Amino acid sequence: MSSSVIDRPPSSKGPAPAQANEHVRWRVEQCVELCQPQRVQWLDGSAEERQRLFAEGVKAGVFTKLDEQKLPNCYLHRSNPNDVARSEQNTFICTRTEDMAGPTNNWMEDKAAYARLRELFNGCMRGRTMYVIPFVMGPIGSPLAKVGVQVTDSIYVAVSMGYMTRMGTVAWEQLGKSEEFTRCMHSVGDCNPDRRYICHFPLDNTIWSFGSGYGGNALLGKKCLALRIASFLGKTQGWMAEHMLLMGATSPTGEKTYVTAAFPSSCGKTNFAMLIPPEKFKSEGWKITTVGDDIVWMWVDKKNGDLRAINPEAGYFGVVPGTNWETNPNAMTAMSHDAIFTNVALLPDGDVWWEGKTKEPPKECIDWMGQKWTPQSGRKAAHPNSRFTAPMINNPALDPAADDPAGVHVAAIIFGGRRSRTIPLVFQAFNWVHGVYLGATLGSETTSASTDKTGIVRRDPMAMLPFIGYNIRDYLVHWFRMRKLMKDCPRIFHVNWFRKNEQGQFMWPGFGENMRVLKWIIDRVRGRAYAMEATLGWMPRPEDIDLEGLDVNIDELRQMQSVDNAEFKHEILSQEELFLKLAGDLPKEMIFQRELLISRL
Ligand code: OXD
Ligand code: MN
Repeated sequence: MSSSVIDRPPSSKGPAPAQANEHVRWRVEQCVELCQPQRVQWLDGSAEERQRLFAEGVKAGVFTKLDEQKLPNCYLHRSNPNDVARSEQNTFICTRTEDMAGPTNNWMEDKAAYARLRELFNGCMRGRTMYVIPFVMGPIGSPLAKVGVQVTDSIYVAVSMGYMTRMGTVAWEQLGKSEEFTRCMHSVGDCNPDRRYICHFPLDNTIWSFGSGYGGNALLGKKCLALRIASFLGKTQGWMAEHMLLMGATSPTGEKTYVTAAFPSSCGKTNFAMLIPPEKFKSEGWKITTVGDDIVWMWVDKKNGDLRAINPEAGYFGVVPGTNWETNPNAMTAMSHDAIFTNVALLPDGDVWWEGKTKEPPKECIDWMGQKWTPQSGRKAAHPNSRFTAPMINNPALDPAADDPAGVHVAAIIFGGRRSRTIPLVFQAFNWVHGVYLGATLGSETTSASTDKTGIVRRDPMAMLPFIGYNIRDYLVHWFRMRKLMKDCPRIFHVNWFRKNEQGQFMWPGFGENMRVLKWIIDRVRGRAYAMEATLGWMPRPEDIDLEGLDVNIDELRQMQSVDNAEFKHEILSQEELFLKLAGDLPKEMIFQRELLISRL
């Protein structure tokens, strides 16, 4: 089946495929009138269409085809150097009142935002093609699956949406005659950071994004819909949209346990979700499978009060620097064919490279900005936030339930950040309310990838700070209230893979070895592992973590698990930043948990 293409003038009857309902046609027509594209192309999501889009993109200089032998059907894209990351300062929640957006979001009055963005979108696609992208977030047929329709003038966005979502004709089938779909309008415009706006209108189920082609700002199904809009819908409808990976662990006896984990951006969610167990565990029969690496939607099963989850996405948009065949072989396989690389370096033989891909850098390459590069150049060859985009079916460890509309049962929720001091390797919350407090006060050190100042601890509640689509006060209350809908709620844990010793070296090897910590977590959930009551929560004794075959001894583990009370008092003081922001709006559970913690110290 081929996508429908028509030259202007558009008509509601003209280019739209027969399955697109009247509500969609009308909305798209409004976008066409405003943006005035030369052509409108409705996408059907077929493989032929994708190949045609890639070919057009190569002709237009948007994509470079990579070597077909080394990287079959893979393409390189270089973004505008001013457009390489999510721009939180340009991201807005647009509502009637500022209180609806709360103290942690940028806010614009909705009417004012529509007016400002209408000016920018007016005529912005003259001479260009508008792609109409119908997509579904979530497995087809899932009670939580949501349809979106995005118009865009970016061919990079059009093909990326095909990997990241269930895109094309399936969306019309899922939508039927309903008008319940997220209306997404996007234009790269002139890619001027001063005219860059990523605006969310949760009350209208609408996203307007102008002036950026970067994934998190432009693939509107991802952060914008699946987190910001969905978190708002979840609060209103009694479910949750979270910045979490979702993985399955199969034990040697075939018992399957699913856990979610919330880590801030660049803290290794993709690596953990694709973990390969160390030799000892592998030979015993342990296996890890990935449901998702970035976002989960969770709801309570009315039949038994269990928490269930799906991954709304269909692909990965992962950071590549540091990724190699040792740190994440599954990700390397996932990007070895049918993938898009953004802002990596190009090798003379049509392969790609990034810092950390190989021990030795290449003798020469073309860097992410298209300049000749050698190791002597004194700059990075790939951008620190360079990415791969690949469909999840490329992952050899994809969980069989990744496409299951019924989702999976969530047995544990793990929170974690990047902390070189203070925070132990692992502990378990005393109960749900305590766990929510741990998530709400989650801290992580800034990395050089995100800011000039490294090592500063930022509070990032549930790793959702940039993604909560409404007032954080109501978000925390929603977390506390969800407990009441559940019968046997998931156990909540806190991990820190990044603690350093006096010499500044990481104490825990991380990556596949994290399986050892996960095994304790699973055994706790299953009622099999010991834990002692400690200041911060339930803690394994050093002998409760299996260290066999690992170059870490029990004393070192004891050190990783140690809590210095004086240091922890500083930790509590550093949480003030968040508490002050919430001021008089802090849910009382937060205040009580903090008091209890202080009294335990
Ligand atoms: C991401 C992010 O791209 O969290 O997933 O920034
Ligand atoms: Mn993310």
